[in-house]
Parts: sequence; C-alpha cells; structure tokens
Amino acid sequence: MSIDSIASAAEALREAEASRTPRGRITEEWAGLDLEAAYAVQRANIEARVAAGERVIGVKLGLTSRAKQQRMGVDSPLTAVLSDAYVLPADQPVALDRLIQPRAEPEIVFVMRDALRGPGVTAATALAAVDRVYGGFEVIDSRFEGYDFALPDVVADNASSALFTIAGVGVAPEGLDLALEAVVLSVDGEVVDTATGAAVQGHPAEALALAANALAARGEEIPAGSIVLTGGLTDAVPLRAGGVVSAEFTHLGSVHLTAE
Ligand code: 0L1
Ligand code: MG
Repeated sequence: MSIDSIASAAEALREAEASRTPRGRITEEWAGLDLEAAYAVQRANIEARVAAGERVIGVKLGLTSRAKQQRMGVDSPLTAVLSDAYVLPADQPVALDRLIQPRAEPEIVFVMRDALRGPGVTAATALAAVDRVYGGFEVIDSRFEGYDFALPDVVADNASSALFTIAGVGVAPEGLDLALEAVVLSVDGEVVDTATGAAVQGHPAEALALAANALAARGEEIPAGSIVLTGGLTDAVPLRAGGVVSAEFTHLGSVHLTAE
C-alpha cells in the first residue's frame, strides 16, 4: 500500500475519532490494507499524537482472550500503543460525550522494571522483567460502527483505544499465580461475567512475551517503565450514564468505573 494511502487511511480514523462519527471498515475502502499496512496506519496516528504533545507510555495487547476473539469475530491477538492521553485517573468518571460507543473490560496490567526485547522472550523471562502488577479497566471505543471490523481495521484503529485506569499501588509479581487470579465483573452491583488470568493466552505473562516478540519483529522493544495492558479478560460491557461497572480481583484490588 502506498504512503499516500496509509496517510489517508490514518486521517480517516483521526477524523472519525475527532468528530465522534463512527465509520465503515477501512479495509473495504483502501484495497490492499493488509496487516503490515495496518500497523503503518497505527504508527502514523501515534506519531500524530506525539507531534501534538502526547507521550507514549506503554503497550497494549488486544484480542488475547477467546472471549474477546469470539465476540469480535477475529482470531488473532494484536498490539497497540498507549499514550498518556489515555490515562483515566482513579475515581474520575468517563465523559461519555467525548466518546462514540464506549465499552469497559477488566484487564491485568503490568508495569515493567526492565526493558523487554524479543525474539525468544518466554513467559518466565517476561515476568522476571515486571515490577508491579495491577488490576484495571480498559475503556475501548471503536471508530468502526458497531465494532464491525476485520483484524487490519482494528490494528489500524490502535485496537479501539480510548482510556484505561488501574487500581491501587500494585502488587509484586513474586508469589502471585496470575493464571489463577480471578476477576468478577459487575454492572450496577449485578455480576455479569467472571474470568481468571488464564483467559489471556493461558497466562498474562504469555501475553507479555507475545507482545515483546511481536514488537521485535517490527524492530521495537518494550522499554523499562512501560505500562502493558494484557488484554480484556472477559467480553467488554457498554458504559451508560449513571452506571457503575466494577472489577473485583482476588489479589489485585477492585476498580470501579462510573460514566456521565
Ligand atoms: O483488550 C482487548 O482485547 C481489546 C481489543 C480491542 C478490540 C476491541 O474489542 O474493540
Ligand atoms: Mg483491552
């Protein structure tokens, strides 16, 4: 795909986000938008954010759990980029009027002590580079109408990124069994879903290793200090004004999201 086409597809996604107007799949409009071109579109829009003053603070994995893959009709995980503009401070409500069709999903989140560079990163080496582990919520907001996308569309759209928040001060990874770490997802006090860390690639550290190895194939690494979202543990739930969505983890604390 030509550089002009990558730039115009990137601009179309920026425009959808800025105007809060969801659009159709870009794969249907830009012929040849394969996975490589989709990551180039994703990169172009991150560069635009950085040029506008934002800072890259980490990496996010998407579609690492079967629940998410089945629901979204996409059978492969992907990586995306976290900007500081996506941080939702604890206790701050989600401003619905700034988003298109927000949904929330509970995630296990790593903060890296050491840099991680593939290839050949295993779950064990990945976990050894982690400083703290957090429970958190990601708020996704696809720029595609009704979340209707193919894998290159959602890669180009930076994996529907919008906001994320994490709970408390975090826990050291030693002594935690993250495959067994459970989460209970509730909406307005009613339990709607449950999962354990095994939902993401068998273990969240497998997801972290996957990210390091996938980034290495594109000549990138996960720098020390990065925040890494390992992917939605359950299907995501829509946010509505006045509602409360809660994620209660076994050892990683509780996170509550409100929206207005
Ligand atoms: O954590 C995730 O699996 C996010 C996936 C992003 C794609 C989406 O569900 O919109
Ligand atoms: Mg997510």
